[in-house]
Amino acid sequence: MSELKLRRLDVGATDFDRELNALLDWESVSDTRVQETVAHVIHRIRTEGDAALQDFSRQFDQFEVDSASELVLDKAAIQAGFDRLPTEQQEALQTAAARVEEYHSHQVGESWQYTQADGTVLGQQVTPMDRVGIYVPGGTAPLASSVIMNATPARVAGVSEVVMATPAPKGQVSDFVLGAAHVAGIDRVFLMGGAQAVAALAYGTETVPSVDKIVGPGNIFVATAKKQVFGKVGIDMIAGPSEILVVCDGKTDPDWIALDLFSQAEHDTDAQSILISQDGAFLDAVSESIARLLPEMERADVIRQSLADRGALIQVDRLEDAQALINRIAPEHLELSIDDPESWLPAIRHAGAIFLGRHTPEALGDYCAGPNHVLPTSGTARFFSPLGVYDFQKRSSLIGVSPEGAKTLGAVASILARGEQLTAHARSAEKRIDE
Ligand code: HSO
Ligand code: ZN
Repeated sequence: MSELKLRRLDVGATDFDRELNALLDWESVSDTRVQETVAHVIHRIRTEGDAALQDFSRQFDQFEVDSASELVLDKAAIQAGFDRLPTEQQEALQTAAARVEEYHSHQVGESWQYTQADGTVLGQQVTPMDRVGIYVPGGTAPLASSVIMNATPARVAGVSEVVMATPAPKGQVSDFVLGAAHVAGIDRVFLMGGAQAVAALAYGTETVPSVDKIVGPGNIFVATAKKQVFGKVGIDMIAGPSEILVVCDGKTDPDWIALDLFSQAEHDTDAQSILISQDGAFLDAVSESIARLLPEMERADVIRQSLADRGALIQVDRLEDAQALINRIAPEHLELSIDDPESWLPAIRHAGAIFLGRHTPEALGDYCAGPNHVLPTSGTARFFSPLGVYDFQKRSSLIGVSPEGAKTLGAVASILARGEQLTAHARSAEKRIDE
């Protein structure tokens, strides 16, 4: 097993800026061959519907069905998956779902109105989407937590139907994922994956209803398909690899910090784990913890490669110097393993989720603390927010002009419309003045 040498950066070094930029540089690959394949899959689903869906399931998932109706699990079948789980997992899923729901209930946007002096009423009406589709990838790690994190804000927003798509290789689907779908209130599960699942959700087939928005993580085919159906339906942000930035004053057990860095590194060899401290001896101690603990990790190979390729230990002169670096990195997850972390909040402007204090490892946020774990990655926390109830609500403007308001506003609109040479607009407005 090769020895891991974790990159060490010093803010005082002359090439620090260049090194940091190289470390943060990450761009999602956009492969034209993938784009063409996905376009073809979408075209077939649009033109052939269920028949194409069954064909792709046979081809990609070795799942052969006589009728597309066999790809559907109703509420009873979803609950059966939950019932097969050990009690311990059932209870943990229920606790997580309840906590995530409570947190998101604080995010519900309300409609509002105000009345002007002349009796004109203006406002905004908030309504949920009708139907939303959640994509849940297959693969080695059954991401039950993703089901809860994507479905709960939609449910809390009041979306009438939340459906889920997940691949079923050889017809097999994880009970853990079904259990999560049960506690998250998923209405129907469609056993389909990849670009064909996204296409079916976007355009509908005889069996799969079309949805208004598609959310959830996926591989390059899923991400590319989401980009291609955008506009027909809404999509969430396209997530990059997971990241964690830990800031520590040197007073936390170095083993705790090493494990926090591992927790994101184990997701993916492209994941990024960075630690910042003013204490050089502490950075040495964390390096030592990493070397000692790594061999005992089940996903040691993934962690080692992620840390070697994209990890770093950064030394600053004073702990507060980390604040400027945080805003520059705009991390998906920020852990403040320091005294009085709340006093730092006014200085932090860009981070997807902020974990306050030594007893708040990011892993708790991934599963059950309450906030959403779908967060902006790759520096996009500068302009994106966590997935939330607001992503499943839309706003309609309300305008109710009084007879008096029609005269004063009509005069203004008439001048502007004639300036634009749109005389039908002008005459429509003027008609209410002449009344
Ligand atoms: N840290 C991941 C979410 C996750 N972790 C799911 C474990 N399961 C992205 O924020
Ligand atoms: Zn995670």
